[in-house]
Amino acid sequence: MSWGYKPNNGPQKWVENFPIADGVRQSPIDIVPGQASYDAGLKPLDLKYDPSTCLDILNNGHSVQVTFADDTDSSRLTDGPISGLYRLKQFHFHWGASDDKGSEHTVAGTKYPAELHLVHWNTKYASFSEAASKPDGLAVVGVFLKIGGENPNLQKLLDAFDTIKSKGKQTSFANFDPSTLLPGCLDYWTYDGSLTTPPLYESVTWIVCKEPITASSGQMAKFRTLLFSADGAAPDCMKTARVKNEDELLSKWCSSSS
Ligand code: B30
Ligand code: ZN
Repeated sequence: MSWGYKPNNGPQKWVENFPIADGVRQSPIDIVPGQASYDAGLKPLDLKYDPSTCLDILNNGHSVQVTFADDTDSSRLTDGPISGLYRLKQFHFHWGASDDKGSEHTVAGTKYPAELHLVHWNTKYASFSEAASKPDGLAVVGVFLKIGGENPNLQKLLDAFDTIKSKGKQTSFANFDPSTLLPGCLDYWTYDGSLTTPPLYESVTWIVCKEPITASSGQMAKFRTLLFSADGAAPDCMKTARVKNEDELLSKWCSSSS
C-alpha cells in the first residue's frame, strides 16, 4: 500500500517505510512568532520567475502540482536565508476537508485552510533528484491561504481542475507567473526542516511567508473536488491536511476506561 492521508497509510504510519519520520529536523512545525529569534543578518528573498518556464498541471494522487522547466536559471530563488542559486521545480498545495484546517505549518496553533509550497533545488547539485536528499538541497517557500476575497490569480489554476480531477491526469499549463501567488510583503520565518511527505528527507530550508494570501470559500471548495483516486476507482476527495494535533491526540492520549 502506498502512503496517503488515511488512518491506515497516513502520517502516523509513514515511519514504517520512512524511518526518518522520527528524525530531528522533521516538518511541518508550529511556528510561535514570539519564540522566533530575530536575525539581522537575514537578507530579503530575491525571487525571479519566468512565466515561460511553466509547463503543466498534474494531479499526482496526493496533491495538485504545477511543474516548471528547470534546465536553466530563469526561474530561481536567491538570498533570503540561502546561499547560492536554487531553481524552481514545482509548486503544489495542501488543504483540508473544511476551511478550519488544511495548512501544514501552523502559527501559534492557528491552522490556515491551505498552504502553497514553491519547491526549489540548489544548483550546486546536478538535478532536483540529486539535491532532494542533501541537507542544503532544497528551499521551499510556504505561503498560507486564508479565507477572504476571491483570488483571480489562483482562479487561473482552479479553472484547470476539471481537466485533472482524478489521479494521474495532467494538462498543459503555459505562461503562468507563480509570483502572482505571493503576498505583497515577503517577510518570512525560516528554519531547517524536511519534506512534509514521503520520502521525508531532511533537506529543506523552509521559508514561510508571514503574510497570507486570500482565497474565497468557494475557491477552497474547488480544491476539494480533486480526487485521490484514479478514473474507474471509487471517487475519494483529496484533502491533504496532516492535522498534526489530531494525529497526536489519536496516538498519544490514553484513557483510564473504555
Ligand atoms: S513539500 O514541499 O515538503 N510538501 C516532495 C517535494 C516537496 C515536498 C514534499 C515532497 C517530493 O519531491 N517528493 C518526491 C517526489 N514525488 C513526486 C512529487 O513531486 O510529488 C514522488 C512521489 O510522490 O512518489 Cu509525490
Ligand atoms: Zn508541500
